[in-house]
Amino acid sequence: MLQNAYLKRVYEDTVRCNPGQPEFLQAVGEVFESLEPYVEMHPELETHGIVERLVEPDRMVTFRVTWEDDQGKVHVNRGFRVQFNSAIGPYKGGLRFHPSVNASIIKFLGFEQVFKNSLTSLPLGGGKGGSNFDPKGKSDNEIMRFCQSFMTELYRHIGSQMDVPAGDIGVGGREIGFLFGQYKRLRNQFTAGVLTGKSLRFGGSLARTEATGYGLLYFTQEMLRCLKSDSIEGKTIVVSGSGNVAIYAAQKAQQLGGKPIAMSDSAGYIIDRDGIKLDVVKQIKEVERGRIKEYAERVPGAEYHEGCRGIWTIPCDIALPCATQNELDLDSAKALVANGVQAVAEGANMPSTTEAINYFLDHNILFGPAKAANAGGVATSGLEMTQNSMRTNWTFEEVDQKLQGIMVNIFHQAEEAAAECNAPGNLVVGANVAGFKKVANAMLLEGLY
Ligand code: NDP
Ligand code: 2IT
Repeated sequence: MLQNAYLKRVYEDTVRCNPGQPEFLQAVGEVFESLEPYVEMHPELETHGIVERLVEPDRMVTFRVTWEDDQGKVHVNRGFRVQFNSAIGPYKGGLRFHPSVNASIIKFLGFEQVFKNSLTSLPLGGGKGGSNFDPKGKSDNEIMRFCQSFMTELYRHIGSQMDVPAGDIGVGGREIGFLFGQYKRLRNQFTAGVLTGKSLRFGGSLARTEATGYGLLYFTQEMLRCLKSDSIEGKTIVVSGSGNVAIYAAQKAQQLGGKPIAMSDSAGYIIDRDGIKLDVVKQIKEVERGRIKEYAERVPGAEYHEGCRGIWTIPCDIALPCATQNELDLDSAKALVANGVQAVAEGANMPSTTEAINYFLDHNILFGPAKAANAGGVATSGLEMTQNSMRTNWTFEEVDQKLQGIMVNIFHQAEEAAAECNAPGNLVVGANVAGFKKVANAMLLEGLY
């Protein structure tokens, strides 16, 4: 329950103005809870209307996406782009293609992105987009036609100095290639910096594919080192999901001496107590675009279980939710704590429900919130933009070094802000306050708009 009168009023107005948007309100509520001590100390925020300006996106466009399948049948989907806040840089954030996508999900993701991007310390504003298109089971040509149609509308709203999309669920290197090709045809310009997550063959950055997962582990490592004098070495790890974030989180966990033993997709999860064989997961998910179930058919001794939530009942030292929002609820949090989990770090966006987060914090579990822990992806997108502007390419090691520096810095910003707000060790408060501060201070200097 919010105590601060200003935050309470803005929250109530936000609820009233955004009916039917539970994910957006959940994200706003979590940030507001964290901001209370900071807002109490800074009355100028209310005078300048900073918080009510932050919850209202600069603009949001929705559009029809018409495309033709391989049988010649025409389909219609809805496209979205929210441009949330550009106080510290051009709008930046991914595109999600998933049947669940709606205005609430796009707005929660865009809102989170504003604070996450601020934490990276790079000049990036916040945005997000996507479509309720379901890429599962579609041919490459169908994906291409969908992406071309999507970009045929989106291109008028984006630009390297305006709004720079990238990938998210259902949007990876293949989709970014089709989107970039169509943008280039429509503008008759090769503007590499208009999209990130590009192929290395036309302006992509080394280490962008790995960045979110690797960054998550760099953050987790620093959190364990500073708050528990511990490390990843020898830890049993459960990773949900088996997409881009999950695969490279598991890979870096192994490189740091940890042992991932379980992964999942939207149908179920696998357990391999000898340690996940990532070459098999990559073959199934990246090459064949298959189901995680096939892992248990290929690896002797591995088990498959239907349903996603059961993955949190597996005893582990570290839990890394890397699939989707609200995948880890209060019951899952209780099961993890009862089984001795020491640290939870969020690779996905808002994967833990508010009740689950509070349960972890109440039980002194180290908790790395999404907007801090998964910021490595967008940070490396920022590094891709820098390389594009400089017309240069850094080596994998150069990018990876910068990524490590950024993740360590994000942890310390969150840790220090938490201490300033009398909530030592509470990285939820710390990340929200540290991310908010920079955006709010920029808005205070920009004058009204
Ligand atoms: P991918 O599309 O590569 O993989 C998504 C994974 O999550 C798949 O294993 C998918 O299973 C699973 N999944 C998706 N939706 C659901 C659902 N409703 N229930 C259960 N499982 C689900 O996406 P990413 O790995 O890129 O993204 C994963 C998460 O990380 C998202 O929350 C995203 O917003 C976040 N993120 C991504 C970044 C990036 O750079 N890509 C950066 C920061 C955060 P299935 O194949 O069965 O659908
Ligand atoms: O949620 C995210 O931070 C992303 N999907 C990555 C965004 C980006 O612009 O790289």
